[in-house]
Amino acid sequence: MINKKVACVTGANSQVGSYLIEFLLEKGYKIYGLIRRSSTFNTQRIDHVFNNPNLELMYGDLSDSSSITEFVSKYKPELFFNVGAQSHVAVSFQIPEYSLDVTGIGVMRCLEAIRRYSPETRFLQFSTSELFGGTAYSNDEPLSETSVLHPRSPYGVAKLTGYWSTINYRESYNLFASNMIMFNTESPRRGETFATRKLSRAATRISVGLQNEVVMGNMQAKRNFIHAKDSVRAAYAIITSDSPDEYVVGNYGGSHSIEEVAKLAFQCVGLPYEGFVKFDDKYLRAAEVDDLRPNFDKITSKLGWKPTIPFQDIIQEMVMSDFKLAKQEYLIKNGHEYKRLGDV
Ligand code: F7E
Repeated sequence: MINKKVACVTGANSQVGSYLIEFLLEKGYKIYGLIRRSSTFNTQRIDHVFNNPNLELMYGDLSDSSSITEFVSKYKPELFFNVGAQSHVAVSFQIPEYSLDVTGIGVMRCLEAIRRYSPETRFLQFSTSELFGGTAYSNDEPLSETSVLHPRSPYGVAKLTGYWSTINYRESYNLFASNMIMFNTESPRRGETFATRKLSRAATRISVGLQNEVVMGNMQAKRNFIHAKDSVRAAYAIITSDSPDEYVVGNYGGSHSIEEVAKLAFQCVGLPYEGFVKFDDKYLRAAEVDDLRPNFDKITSKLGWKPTIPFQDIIQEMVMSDFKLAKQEYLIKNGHEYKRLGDV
């Protein structure tokens, strides 16, 4: 028997994991979160809920069957969200085997543990628009659940393994297992080495004089950006729906280039981006994905989910949050508060 109102979350300290935990706590779930051990503290994103009695964290790893098996067999959760992954596309070219192990086979480890020890648990795989990779080149249509899958990175290939494992375990063992195909998910809690956050951090640090420039790769790549809060609502709608399935989850407004993100981020702090954004080919990838635009009609019509936070608002929120951070850094470095010219 599963434990009702109990949820397990891998990647509990990730950007999406942290918003998901907040959301589930509000819904009254008891949550068991899996995090990887690190030599430095790595729970900053969930520190504000750390002492909530309904949240328990434990160390584990998607590359370690025993921790996943124990996680599932001990708690037999009603809901299992597989958020964890080696999620950086560029890094996956440097550590391809590790990426496949954690991001691909890790999904199979979760599914296998559920099949053996808690087959009534509902499973959600956090899949990705990177599955479509090269499809964008051959097809001008926005990407939906029926589009061709053509990953263009070890990360994408690993996620494809996870995607098909999810479907395979559903078809083979009748598990309630779904895929949510997420487009680029952003927020002030986004990791600092992803393009959007790298730019919001840089624009704000440059604006207070802590940094002179930011060095980027391909600024012409286009992505669809969705707020992590909207993604989390979609995840819950999918896992609690009547039947398991695949769903694309993206935002309105099509795709935006990284150059557009840069322009907007610098505009928010009153600076032109030209001159501050430099290029270095070390940030180019062995294979790039040019343009990813979603068609999320299925989740809207079947489950009634809709995105609520437009692209411009997401970037603005990130910049505002990073501006606070930059001002704190300024204070520590200079011993007095940052003031704009004209501030009295
Ligand atoms: O790159 C270009 C880069 O690393 C976006 C992950 O959450 O979304 C994310 O993957 C674009 C790429 O995200 C830099 O070449 C230019 O075209 O922010 P990103 P991503 O690769 O789209 C998907 C949906 C996921 O599933 C992933 O887990 O920006 N770009 N210059 C740069 N990217 C980075 N990181 N750094 C640069 O300096």
